Amino acid sequence: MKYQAIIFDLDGVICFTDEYHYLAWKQMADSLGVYFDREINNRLRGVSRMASLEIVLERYSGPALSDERKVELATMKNDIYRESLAQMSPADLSDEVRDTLNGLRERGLKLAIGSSSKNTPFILGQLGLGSFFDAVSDGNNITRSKPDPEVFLKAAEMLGLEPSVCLVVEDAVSGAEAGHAGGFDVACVGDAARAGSGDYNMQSVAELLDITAG
Ligand code: B16
Ligand code: MG
Repeated sequence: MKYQAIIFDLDGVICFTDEYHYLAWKQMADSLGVYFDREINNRLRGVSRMASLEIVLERYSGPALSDERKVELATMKNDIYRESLAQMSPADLSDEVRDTLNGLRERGLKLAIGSSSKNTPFILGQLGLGSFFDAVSDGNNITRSKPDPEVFLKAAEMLGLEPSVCLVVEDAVSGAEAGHAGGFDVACVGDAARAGSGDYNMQSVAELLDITAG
């Protein structure tokens, strides 16, 4: 088999927290009188929190915001977002994702996370996956956000494997670019699959069982 490990993006692949991100950014933007909609929210996929804030503030035209104020705004968004995450439970993990993860593990593949999110440990805990993965590389151990490959390279390093034997799974175009930049093959779902960004462009994650068969 070509692959020894699968490195999964989290938001948009393992779980779906887009709406929570949207509602939290919307509340923060409303407090500043800044226009924000779902289309702008789509541009935030895979993008770090502070880089996301800069995108949200493209529509801001008030007095200049200090770095401290920007951190405050990002914290406001994150506090609202975490209130939603606190409502999540293992029931939020779809049967399809659960069966796919178990099927891949039965084949002896190593499974890892490569996510931009600093909330990764919290989200995995809420989903009942707190100790499931062989490696977790996330927003807490990187200095450069996707499309930089750092988060995936760190995941491969934690697994002790070369990128050439790891398959990255992504829903964001910037994430697929990050995978390719690191020398990984990339399987895409959602937005990135529709854009044809992957070596494999899937309708759903269950197709990973076909891709890794034989
Ligand atoms: P946080 P992923 C990304 O996660 C999200 O897609 C993106 O919308 C978010 O801004 C980013 O994490 C940072 O999240 O504010 O929780 O640190 O898709 O890379 O798993
Ligand atoms: Mg994602």
